[in-house]
Amino acid sequence: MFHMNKIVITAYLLLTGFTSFAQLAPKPYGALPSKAQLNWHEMEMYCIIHYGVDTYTDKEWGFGDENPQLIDPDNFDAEQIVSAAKAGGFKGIVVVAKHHDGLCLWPTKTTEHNISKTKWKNGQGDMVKEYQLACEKLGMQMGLYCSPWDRNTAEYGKPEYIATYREQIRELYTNYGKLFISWHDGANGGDGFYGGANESRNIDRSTYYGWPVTWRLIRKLQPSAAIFGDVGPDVRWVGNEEGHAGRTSWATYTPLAPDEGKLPSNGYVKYWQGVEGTRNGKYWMPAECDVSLRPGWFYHQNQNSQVKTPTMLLDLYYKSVGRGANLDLGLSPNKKGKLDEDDVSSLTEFGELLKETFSVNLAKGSVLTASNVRGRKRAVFGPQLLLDQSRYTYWSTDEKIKTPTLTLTLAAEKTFNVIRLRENIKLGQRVEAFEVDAFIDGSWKKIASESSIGANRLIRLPEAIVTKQVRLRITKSPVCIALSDFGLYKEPDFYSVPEISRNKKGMLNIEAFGAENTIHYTTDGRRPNLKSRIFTGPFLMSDGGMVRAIAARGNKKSEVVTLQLGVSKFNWVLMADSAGIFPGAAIDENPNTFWSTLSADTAQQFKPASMSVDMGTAMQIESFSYLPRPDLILDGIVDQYTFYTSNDGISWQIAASGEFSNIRANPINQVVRLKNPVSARYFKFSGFRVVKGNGVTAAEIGVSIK
Ligand code: FUL
Repeated sequence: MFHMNKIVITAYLLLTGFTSFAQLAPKPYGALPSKAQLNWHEMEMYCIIHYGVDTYTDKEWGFGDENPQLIDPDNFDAEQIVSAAKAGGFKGIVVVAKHHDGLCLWPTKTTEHNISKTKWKNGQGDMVKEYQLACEKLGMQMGLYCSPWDRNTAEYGKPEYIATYREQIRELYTNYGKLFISWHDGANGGDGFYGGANESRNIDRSTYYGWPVTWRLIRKLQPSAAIFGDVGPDVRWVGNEEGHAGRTSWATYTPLAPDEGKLPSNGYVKYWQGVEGTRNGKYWMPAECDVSLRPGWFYHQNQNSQVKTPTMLLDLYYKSVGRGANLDLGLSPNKKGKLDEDDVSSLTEFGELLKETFSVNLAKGSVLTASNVRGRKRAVFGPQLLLDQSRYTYWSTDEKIKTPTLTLTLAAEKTFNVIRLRENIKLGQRVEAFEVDAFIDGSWKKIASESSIGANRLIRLPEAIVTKQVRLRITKSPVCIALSDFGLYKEPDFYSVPEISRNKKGMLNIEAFGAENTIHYTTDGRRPNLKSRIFTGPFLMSDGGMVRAIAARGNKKSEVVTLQLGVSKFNWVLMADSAGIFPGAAIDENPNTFWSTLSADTAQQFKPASMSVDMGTAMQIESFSYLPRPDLILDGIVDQYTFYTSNDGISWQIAASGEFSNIRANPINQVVRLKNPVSARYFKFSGFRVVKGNGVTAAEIGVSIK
């Protein structure tokens, strides 16, 4: 019988030839992915690694005048970093080989400002090479980031620099093996060292870099790399550094310049459109969601309390990979040249969560009934292909059938809270809307309704569903469908984390959900465990510090939550010289209200503004912080500040002055450590340049004495 079948099939193939099979397959729809893009989609997640002079200066953007001798890791360990990414389920890394400060982490011939001038390995080392070897050993893919903006070189802004930049690309893309991505950032802040000129250099962002020529060079040197940028051409920036794509996010995109009639370019595009992309856009240019494991891209000790937890990473996974985009998670090696233990545990536990959730497809073994199968060719286009492991075998319908239904009868009653759908993207992005129902208590109930699918769509349901039957209804598609995957999954049960808060009087409280839970906590920065101190009631913590806690029941425990607190603002009083509307909002310990000196008159020029505070008693100020407004609006966000202190509230001394780098793309709390801690009773915060708008805003200004 088996032989018979084989003979029949062979005869059929011989008679009809492969052409008839090709004719039977649906025609691709719209822009299509290249081979490099398919590889990129299959990866889903990778990590971008920022390490360099900023690691030692505590900045996010170096000015370009840093002494390379600052780089002095005792134990730079590429393998530790790459293994941690691997444990998190990431498939590759992007090495920042040169950031905006211009220091090259490989021994380039293009500039003296490179790794050979550092103390590391007596100037004989090559960090990019070490990453390459670690990736090869661990089976991870590698990509490179060479910043187009270079604040070190005297050439910057002139045509010569473009030749140098291309030469750097040529060295990197020739000597470090096969790359999966070529990463180009759009930042260009203007001022810098520029070989000692110390000035602001503005380039024509639309044309200066001559990107099409550079892309051609990249294609020649690394044909299998996807090229990332604000305008792709293969992968687009999602438009935020928070790690999420739009709930609807199309893989196709038509980038547009901010000014009509101009050509869009990296750093010169309506980037806010990247979050959703363009339905029927000109190019296949899916989104990459870049977000850091810590608030900043580089390592800052004062952010040790803010390493994202495994469940926070899982949430980002749904909002990026689950929306057809990829997740690019920032890792920040410390001064020793390794990842902190907290960062490694978070990655490892996240990897375990993913495995626990996605290793079993609960839809496996179900009976699938489709309302239509293309040409009735069940073997080639039947719905059973949704349950194999391939992203490219697919269920398809007849040409005119655009809104088919599929019913899954599960082998037994199952509990799930995640649904996964994929299209065979080799045939383009087709579906525009769909709904999912579950058969509960004798009738069909709608449990989900979404739009785009593309390479991947994950739906995390608000609660778990228990059922034996699930139904998928495609409700809108311009052409017949080509779905490759249907999955049902169940996340492990989470143990909720406790909540740490401090009231205005400085009293610290920790609460857990569930009465029988015990709370263990620390105040010395160490990770709490079942042996740590048990929380019995609120206590005074007006000086600030770090509180970390877990909830536990028996041997089961939650993730660690951490709260870093500055000095309590209870006794603080605003001084009369403070400008604008309600400056008190910047010291009310409420991140949702903000101080503003913006004027509604848009014709008005920017005016610097300050606010001053009497803290009641003198304290030894170690650092101050600036939290930008919370509503994602850029107006009034300060990027150049001065922080003054005083002991009489009349004569002021400058304690710090500088830039909040990268605050436009990543508006997080900015902590500035004073070079020399100063004892003072009064402080004044002044914003003298903003990202946008005619005034200054601040959600919170704080100080720390630790
Ligand atoms: C941004 C840069 O300005 C940041 O410093 C960081 O490198 C991030 C990944 O891209 O645009």
